[in-house]
Amino acid sequence: MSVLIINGPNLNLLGTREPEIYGATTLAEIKSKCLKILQNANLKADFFQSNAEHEIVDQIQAARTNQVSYIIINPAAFTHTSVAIRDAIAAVGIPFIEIHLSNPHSREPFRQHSYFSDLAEGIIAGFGEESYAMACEAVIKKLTH
Ligand code: CA2
Repeated sequence: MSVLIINGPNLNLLGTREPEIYGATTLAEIKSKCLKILQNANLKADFFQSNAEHEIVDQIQAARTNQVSYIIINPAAFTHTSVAIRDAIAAVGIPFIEIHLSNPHSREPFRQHSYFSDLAEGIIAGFGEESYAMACEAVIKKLTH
């Protein structure tokens, strides 16, 4: 069984800017931690980041072909804007967890609507890099227990 972790725009900047909001850990560090957690549970794992909406749509469509069992997604700013990514994840029918480093509900009003939350199996937000680790643990429970 395999898990795909998808990251939206600007998350490649993690650890280099705005550490007070998003933390000091880089995306590369988060990637290696997630892959370790999932591989230790005998799950295959892939980690993907793009600043381009269509590349995320393509990756989600490919997930069905590749028989991905579960998706963890931080859509970043696309959380609040992307009907295209929402439609892709609805179309493939792969269960997913929506994650965020920050708690969007404690921030600006425009962050308080997500195009993903009503489709997600669960949402983890506000725990910084731990949001990723918690989502990995939740997926392990879903897939292996
Ligand atoms: O808290 C999250 O994980 C967000 O998905 C992050 C998005 C934001 O638009 C969402 O409302 C909540 C922004 C990601 C930007 O990442 C940066 C990382 C370092 C420096 C600047 C931006």
